[in-house]
Amino acid sequence: MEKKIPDQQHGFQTIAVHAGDQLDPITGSLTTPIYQSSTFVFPTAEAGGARFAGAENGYVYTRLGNPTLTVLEQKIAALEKAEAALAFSSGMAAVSAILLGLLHSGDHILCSKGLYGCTFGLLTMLKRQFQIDHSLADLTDESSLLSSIRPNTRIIYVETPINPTMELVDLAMIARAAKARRITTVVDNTFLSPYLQRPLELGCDLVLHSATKYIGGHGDVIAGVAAGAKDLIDQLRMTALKDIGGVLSPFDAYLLIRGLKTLGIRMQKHCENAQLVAEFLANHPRVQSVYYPGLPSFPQHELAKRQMDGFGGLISFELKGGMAAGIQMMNRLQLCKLAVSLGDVETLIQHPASMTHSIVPMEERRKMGITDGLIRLSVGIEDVKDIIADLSQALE
Ligand code: LCS
Repeated sequence: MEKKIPDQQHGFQTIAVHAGDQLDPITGSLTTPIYQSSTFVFPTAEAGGARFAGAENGYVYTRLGNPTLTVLEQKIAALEKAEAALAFSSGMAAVSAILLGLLHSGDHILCSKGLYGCTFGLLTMLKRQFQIDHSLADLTDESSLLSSIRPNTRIIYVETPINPTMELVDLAMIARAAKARRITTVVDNTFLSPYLQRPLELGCDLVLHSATKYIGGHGDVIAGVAAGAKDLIDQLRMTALKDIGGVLSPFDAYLLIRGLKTLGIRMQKHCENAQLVAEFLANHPRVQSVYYPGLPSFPQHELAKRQMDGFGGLISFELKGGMAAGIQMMNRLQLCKLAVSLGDVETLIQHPASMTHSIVPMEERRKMGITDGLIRLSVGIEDVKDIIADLSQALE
């Protein structure tokens, strides 16, 4: 007996818990079974041929689809308000599949002013080896956006908030400009999760995540997801995912399904804690500047309120005394862990210029707004008084 998927009238947490549910007809298992099988037996030779031809539904081989992955994909699609979704073996597998699946040599990608370091690395490789050009531009301003679009621009690719500067991009404005020119808009929604921002509702075409972060939430899986219109997702499944092969393992899909069930309540706590930590930092005499969309002093605070359902768990800041002071402080932390990644239940802190964005040449980093003294803090769900006490002793 198939359990009904909750409809879109249900709230976020109900959808996160129940979307994609399929009660196992044999055992009645409450949680999704891990179908740890690489291949699936065809009832007849004719059925096997029909499945390959796409004329009959049914699983064939896990690189093309797997029942555990289907549940994850249905949950992501429901939460992002998409027709369909696709799971990948990492966030970078999602980014590379989308770019390689949709672009041809001679095309141009217009990007937000900043990007995660390895996304920048991939764009550099596409330009050098495959004649796919890109440019980074200030997409916060409409005239700058319009003047940056070229006749061969096929994709506008943005992060918002941008990793790690926290600068925002106006998604509705970009989607309008792109639609009028038949350009595909791709949004990396990793920093907020669908609980706080749903780019497809604002008119964008594809949304992707490093599911390693908030979607998994527990620092125990590397994964990626993408969501959008069914024809676009089907195209990516049958080309870039199938033939490049960055497929997620069924066990990792199970971990993400489990993580998604608590996404809403985790995000509430991340937001609540980050707001208090940002206010603590903003008022600390040793802190030079704090970048957090929830602070009224944040230059795009109004856009954040309009576009996002909360301000997220990430904060960037700079100390008086720059990089040397920052390194000294990071080395003194005890509860907050010195590690890359973000969106975990643990508070993580890192130094973008020497870590996540070290692949980006210094000159480009400067243009992105990543100073040598910038520190990124991913506020976890510990008791906020303990996070603040640790930061406070490290800043003494
Ligand atoms: N997009 C964003 C915005 C990211 O932050 C990351 C990873 C990726 C894509 C790639 O995802 P992955 O393949 O790692 O699942 N960001 C990291 C970071 O800021 N610290 O460590 C990894």
